[in-house]
Amino acid sequence: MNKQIIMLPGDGVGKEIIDSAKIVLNTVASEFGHSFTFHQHAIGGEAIDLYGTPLPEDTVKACQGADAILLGAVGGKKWDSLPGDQRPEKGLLGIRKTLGLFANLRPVKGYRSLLHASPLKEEVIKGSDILLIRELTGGLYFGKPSERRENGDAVVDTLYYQRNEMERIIDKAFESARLRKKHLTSVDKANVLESSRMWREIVDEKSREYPDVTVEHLLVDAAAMKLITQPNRFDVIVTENLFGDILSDEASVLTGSLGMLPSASVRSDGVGLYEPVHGSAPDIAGQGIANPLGMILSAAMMLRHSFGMEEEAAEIEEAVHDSLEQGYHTPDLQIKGGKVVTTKEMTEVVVENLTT
Ligand code: GGG
Repeated sequence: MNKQIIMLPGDGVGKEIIDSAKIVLNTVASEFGHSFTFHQHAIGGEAIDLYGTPLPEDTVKACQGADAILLGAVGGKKWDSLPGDQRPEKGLLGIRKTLGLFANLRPVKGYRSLLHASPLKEEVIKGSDILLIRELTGGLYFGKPSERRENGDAVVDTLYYQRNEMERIIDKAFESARLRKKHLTSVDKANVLESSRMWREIVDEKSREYPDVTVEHLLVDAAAMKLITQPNRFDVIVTENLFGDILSDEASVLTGSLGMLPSASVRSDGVGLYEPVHGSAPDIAGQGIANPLGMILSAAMMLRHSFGMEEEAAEIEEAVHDSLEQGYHTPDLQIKGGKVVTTKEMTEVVVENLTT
């Protein structure tokens, strides 16, 4: 299969880890007889520096014509003082919105060899395997108005959702639960927010169309607590944009490092943008020690979701698993013993495991 892949390295460690995905994908291509063509474009802070905007038109056009998109990370201290609508993050939000990528799939899996990397007790996290589904193109991130008022002494952000935006993500969650353990946890703040009350109504309506899926509702505060005290009670979690962003970072504690988490941002037709959950990590950028596994696992998600290459995706996931079992890890994983390696070395180990 010949596929055109857009690469958006972005900023900070994004630039360092995206090559890891490319190297692993090229290995898969030669092992399985595929051809992947990579086209690199600017987004985020890099695009601001080069073109004065976080999302250049050229990048949007390239993404619109691509089979799939890989993204590293955006943001950094250099651009922190820019007004909100000109920041690097606007580039990422803009491309998700423009492409209509409403469903952000964030699998959170505890690897056996990383049980000691988590500050949580081994017996609590053992066997945890969660798919967190975050609505990605609505809510507080996009509602208008969003502005300072009264000479800067007041502020407004708007939480706006249309019914169909909630319905499509909730459908996606039920469909995903059907393919897993058939248990769906819907997270909201229905005791306070009107938007959450509508969300809950829709989940209840939809549950009648999916009688084989067990549904529970949790308030976001309770969900945050249970996620790290009883992670094994969860299968699929679905929630709105901001709650999903926060809960998925929290869930990364189960895996030992935020650097382990991949994500897929998809719509109904298979087009997708794949990126690690973590950001640009300015504290370690430029040192060559960023964990490339979230990025590599995102590339595996791309093969599965956008290209239907299940076997190839599973091979990458197995190679990551084997590399960790052999004791290799980047410094973000606080494990005693094992072999601490750089981004490049970790990638080489994964490639070695892919080819043997
Ligand atoms: N790779 C993810 C990334 O770059 N995150 C930075 C960021 O600003 N994300 C916004 C969001 O997902 O809410």
